[in-house]
Amino acid sequence: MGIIDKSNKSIPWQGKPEGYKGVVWRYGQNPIIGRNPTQHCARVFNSAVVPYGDGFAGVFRADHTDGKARIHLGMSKDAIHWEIDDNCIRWIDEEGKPFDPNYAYDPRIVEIDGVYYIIWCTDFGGAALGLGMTRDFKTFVRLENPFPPFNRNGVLFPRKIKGKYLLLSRPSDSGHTPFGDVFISESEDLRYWGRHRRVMTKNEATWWQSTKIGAGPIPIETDEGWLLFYHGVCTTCSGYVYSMGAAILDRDNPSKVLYRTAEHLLTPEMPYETTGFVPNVVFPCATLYDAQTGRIAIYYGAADTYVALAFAQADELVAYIKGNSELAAGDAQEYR
Ligand code: BMA
Repeated sequence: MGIIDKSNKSIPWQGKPEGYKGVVWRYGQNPIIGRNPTQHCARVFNSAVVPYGDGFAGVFRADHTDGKARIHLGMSKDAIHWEIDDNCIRWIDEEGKPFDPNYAYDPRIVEIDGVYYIIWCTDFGGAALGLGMTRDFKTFVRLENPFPPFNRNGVLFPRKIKGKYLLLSRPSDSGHTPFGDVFISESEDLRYWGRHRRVMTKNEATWWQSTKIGAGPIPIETDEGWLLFYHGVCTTCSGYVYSMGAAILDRDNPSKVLYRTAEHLLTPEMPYETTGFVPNVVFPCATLYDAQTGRIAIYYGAADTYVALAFAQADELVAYIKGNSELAAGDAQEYR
């Protein structure tokens, strides 16, 4: 089993703690971003990072002290210590006019053919997917919104497949959405989207993901298929609990889920995950990885308050997913 991509040895890494049984383990110095990281930001969480230049760039969900969610740029040499701008990203539209989304949250970022695409949840008369691009992390151009409301958790694949861009999304409602499956859509130009397919559904047989699911980081291409981390949500007496699972999607046709974890890989249990602005949230949004060693660093939001890190070893993780998989009744229906 191998990751198909260039190696990046400088990613954060910490070996699995002695005696730890799981295949995903937390960074010992979590969280890596704490409360009030800049003057106007109360909390930074659900954020995404990417290798850039001789270091790393990141797009950070920052809930401001006025209560609004915005996206801020951050830069880092080691992908652990981040310099986050005190001001949010200033977008321009394709004509060069300023574009200021009313709110912006839960960004993902991916590099495709030298362009960095950012996708986030934007206000479009309701929560919808926002899309934009940058080449230099100085000029940020907002592109057309892919879909009308309501939709969240947009995740672009890191390369075209059969000439098409592919976008995962999670159609939702105007509130906290008590349902939700992951869909995939394709486009030739990132402007017109179609051939929508349902990829994965919530799974009532495995309770931690029985209310809704949503794609997390950009999928990682391996020779076994696309490795996709996602969040799974269940409903308790005191609200939603967000855990992390993972799936493997067919390499040539990612609308087909091959395997997905019956058990969660990470569920809120550390104080920074169970206690915060919204308790009991583990929300993965990005990975960094090294093809040569198979090391994966997973960035996740914790309790809507912190950014935290976890690690996995690709071959061990993929073998685990394959050996401990349980598809939901609605998964890959058209392929059965
Ligand atoms: C979801 C999104 C996430 C958040 C989660 C838990 O609906 O708003 O940003 O982490 O709820 O509050």
